[in-house]
Amino acid sequence: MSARKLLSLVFIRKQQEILLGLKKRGFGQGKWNGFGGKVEPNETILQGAIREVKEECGLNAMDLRKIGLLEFEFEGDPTALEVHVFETYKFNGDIAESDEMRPQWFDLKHIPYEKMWPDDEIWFPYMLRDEPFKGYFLYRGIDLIVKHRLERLDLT
Ligand code: 6OG
Repeated sequence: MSARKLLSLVFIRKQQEILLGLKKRGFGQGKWNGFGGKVEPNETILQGAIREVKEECGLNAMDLRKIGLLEFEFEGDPTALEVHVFETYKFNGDIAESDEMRPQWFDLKHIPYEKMWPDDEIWFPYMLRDEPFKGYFLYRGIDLIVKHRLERLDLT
Protein backbone atom coordinates (compact mmCIF):
# COMPACT_ATOMS: atom_id res chain seq x y z
CA MET A 1 0.00 0.00 0.00
CA SER A 2 1.34 3.40 -0.89
CA ALA A 3 0.36 6.60 0.89
CA ARG A 4 0.76 10.27 0.11
CA LYS A 5 1.57 13.11 2.42
CA LEU A 6 0.35 16.56 1.42
CA LEU A 7 2.74 19.41 2.22
CA SER A 8 3.17 23.11 1.50
CA LEU A 9 6.39 24.98 0.76
CA VAL A 10 6.43 28.77 0.62
CA PHE A 11 9.04 31.22 -0.60
CA ILE A 12 8.86 34.84 0.49
CA ARG A 13 10.47 36.98 -2.19
CA LYS A 14 11.86 40.44 -2.70
CA GLN A 15 13.20 41.74 -5.99
CA GLN A 16 16.76 40.49 -5.39
CA GLU A 17 16.35 38.36 -2.26
CA ILE A 18 14.61 35.26 -1.00
CA LEU A 19 13.77 34.36 2.58
CA LEU A 20 14.96 30.91 3.62
CA GLY A 21 14.84 29.20 6.98
CA LEU A 22 17.44 26.91 8.51
CA LYS A 23 15.52 23.88 9.70
CA LYS A 24 16.49 23.33 13.32
CA ARG A 25 14.80 19.98 13.94
CA GLY A 26 12.94 17.11 12.29
CA PHE A 27 12.86 16.23 8.61
CA GLY A 28 15.46 18.24 6.69
CA GLN A 29 17.28 19.39 9.83
CA GLY A 30 20.36 21.49 9.02
CA LYS A 31 19.09 22.42 5.55
CA TRP A 32 17.91 25.83 4.30
CA ASN A 33 14.45 25.69 2.78
CA GLY A 34 11.25 27.62 2.32
CA PHE A 35 8.57 27.51 5.02
CA GLY A 36 5.87 24.89 5.08
CA GLY A 37 4.76 21.54 6.33
CA LYS A 38 1.97 19.05 6.54
CA VAL A 39 -1.49 20.22 5.50
CA GLU A 40 -3.96 19.48 8.31
CA PRO A 41 -7.23 17.66 7.52
CA ASN A 42 -9.35 20.71 8.43
CA GLU A 43 -7.61 23.18 6.10
CA THR A 44 -6.92 23.80 2.42
CA ILE A 45 -3.38 23.60 1.06
CA LEU A 46 -3.33 27.40 0.83
CA GLN A 47 -4.52 27.82 4.43
CA GLY A 48 -1.88 25.36 5.57
CA ALA A 49 0.79 27.27 3.67
CA ILE A 50 -0.17 30.60 5.28
CA ARG A 51 -0.33 29.01 8.74
CA GLU A 52 3.10 27.41 8.41
CA VAL A 53 4.73 30.68 7.28
CA LYS A 54 3.31 32.45 10.33
CA GLU A 55 4.36 29.66 12.71
CA GLU A 56 7.84 29.23 11.31
CA CYS A 57 9.00 32.79 10.58
CA GLY A 58 6.42 35.16 12.07
CA LEU A 59 5.28 36.76 8.80
CA ASN A 60 1.76 37.13 7.44
CA ALA A 61 1.99 35.98 3.83
CA MET A 62 -0.53 37.34 1.35
CA ASP A 63 -1.39 36.72 -2.30
CA LEU A 64 0.41 33.40 -2.43
CA ARG A 65 0.94 32.25 -6.00
CA LYS A 66 1.09 28.57 -6.85
CA ILE A 67 4.41 28.11 -8.66
CA GLY A 68 5.16 24.41 -8.55
CA LEU A 69 4.22 20.86 -7.70
CA LEU A 70 6.85 18.43 -6.47
CA GLU A 71 6.56 14.74 -5.79
CA PHE A 72 9.20 12.95 -3.75
CA GLU A 73 9.74 9.28 -3.18
CA PHE A 74 12.39 7.66 -1.04
CA GLU A 75 13.61 4.16 -1.88
CA GLY A 76 12.17 1.67 0.59
CA ASP A 77 9.56 4.11 1.88
CA PRO A 78 5.99 3.60 0.63
CA THR A 79 4.96 7.17 1.53
CA ALA A 80 5.25 9.71 -1.28
CA LEU A 81 5.41 13.43 -0.52
CA GLU A 82 3.26 15.79 -2.58
CA VAL A 83 4.68 19.27 -2.04
CA HIS A 84 2.78 22.33 -3.27
CA VAL A 85 5.15 25.23 -3.82
CA PHE A 86 4.03 28.84 -3.49
CA GLU A 87 5.72 32.22 -3.67
CA THR A 88 4.77 35.75 -2.75
CA TYR A 89 6.19 39.24 -2.76
CA LYS A 90 3.47 40.45 -0.42
CA PHE A 91 3.79 40.03 3.33
CA ASN A 92 3.76 41.95 6.58
CA GLY A 93 4.79 41.52 10.20
CA ASP A 94 8.21 41.01 11.71
CA ILE A 95 10.50 38.12 10.97
CA ALA A 96 10.90 35.95 14.04
CA GLU A 97 12.97 32.85 14.63
CA SER A 98 10.90 29.85 15.74
CA ASP A 99 11.74 26.55 17.42
CA GLU A 100 11.71 25.01 13.96
CA MET A 101 13.35 27.59 11.69
CA ARG A 102 15.99 30.33 11.67
CA PRO A 103 14.97 32.75 8.89
CA GLN A 104 17.45 34.73 6.84
CA TRP A 105 17.34 36.75 3.60
CA PHE A 106 19.62 35.53 0.82
CA ASP A 107 20.69 37.43 -2.27
CA LEU A 108 19.45 35.55 -5.34
CA LYS A 109 23.06 35.35 -6.50
CA HIS A 110 24.10 33.57 -3.29
CA ILE A 111 21.53 30.86 -2.71
CA PRO A 112 23.18 28.23 -0.43
CA TYR A 113 22.41 25.21 -2.62
CA GLU A 114 25.15 23.16 -0.96
CA LYS A 115 23.17 23.36 2.31
CA MET A 116 19.75 22.71 0.77
CA TRP A 117 17.90 19.64 -0.49
CA PRO A 118 19.71 18.52 -3.68
CA ASP A 119 16.50 18.83 -5.71
CA ASP A 120 16.36 22.58 -5.08
CA GLU A 121 19.26 23.34 -7.39
CA ILE A 122 17.34 21.58 -10.18
CA TRP A 123 13.99 23.37 -9.86
CA PHE A 124 14.89 26.73 -8.28
CA PRO A 125 15.90 28.14 -11.70
CA TYR A 126 12.29 27.64 -12.86
CA MET A 127 10.95 29.51 -9.86
CA LEU A 128 13.51 32.28 -10.23
CA ARG A 129 12.48 32.66 -13.91
CA ASP A 130 8.82 32.74 -12.81
CA GLU A 131 8.05 29.57 -14.74
CA PRO A 132 5.57 27.19 -13.11
CA PHE A 133 6.98 23.67 -12.87
CA LYS A 134 6.19 20.09 -11.98
CA GLY A 135 8.81 17.66 -10.79
CA TYR A 136 9.36 14.12 -9.59
CA PHE A 137 12.39 13.07 -7.55
CA LEU A 138 13.36 9.63 -6.29
CA TYR A 139 15.85 9.75 -3.43
CA ARG A 140 18.25 7.15 -2.09
CA GLY A 141 18.72 8.28 1.49
CA ILE A 142 18.48 12.05 1.85
CA ASP A 143 21.46 13.14 -0.26
CA LEU A 144 21.24 11.23 -3.52
CA ILE A 145 18.70 11.68 -6.31
CA VAL A 146 18.60 8.48 -8.37
CA LYS A 147 15.88 9.55 -10.81
CA HIS A 148 14.08 12.77 -11.62
CA ARG A 149 11.78 14.47 -14.11
CA LEU A 150 11.05 18.16 -14.35
CA GLU A 151 8.77 20.00 -16.70
CA ARG A 152 7.40 23.45 -17.20
CA LEU A 153 3.75 23.66 -16.34
CA ASP A 154 0.98 26.00 -17.28
CA LEU A 155 -0.89 26.49 -14.01
CA THR A 156 -4.20 28.21 -14.16
P1 6OG B 1 7.64 19.21 8.03
O1 6OG B 1 8.04 17.78 7.94
O2 6OG B 1 8.63 20.06 8.73
O3 6OG B 1 7.65 19.74 6.52
N1 6OG B 1 10.24 19.26 1.85
C1 6OG B 1 11.16 19.43 0.90
N2 6OG B 1 11.62 20.55 0.36
C2 6OG B 1 12.57 20.41 -0.60
N3 6OG B 1 13.02 21.54 -1.17
N4 6OG B 1 13.06 19.23 -1.00
C3 6OG B 1 12.62 18.09 -0.46
O4 6OG B 1 13.19 16.96 -0.91
C4 6OG B 1 11.63 18.15 0.54
N5 6OG B 1 10.93 17.26 1.29
C5 6OG B 1 10.10 17.95 2.09
C6 6OG B 1 8.07 20.26 2.56
C7 6OG B 1 8.72 19.51 5.65
C8 6OG B 1 8.91 20.70 4.74
O5 6OG B 1 10.00 20.39 3.85
C9 6OG B 1 9.55 20.36 2.51
C10 6OG B 1 7.75 21.03 3.84
O6 6OG B 1 7.71 22.43 3.58
C11 6OG B 1 12.97 15.71 -0.39
O7 6OG B 1 6.24 19.44 8.49
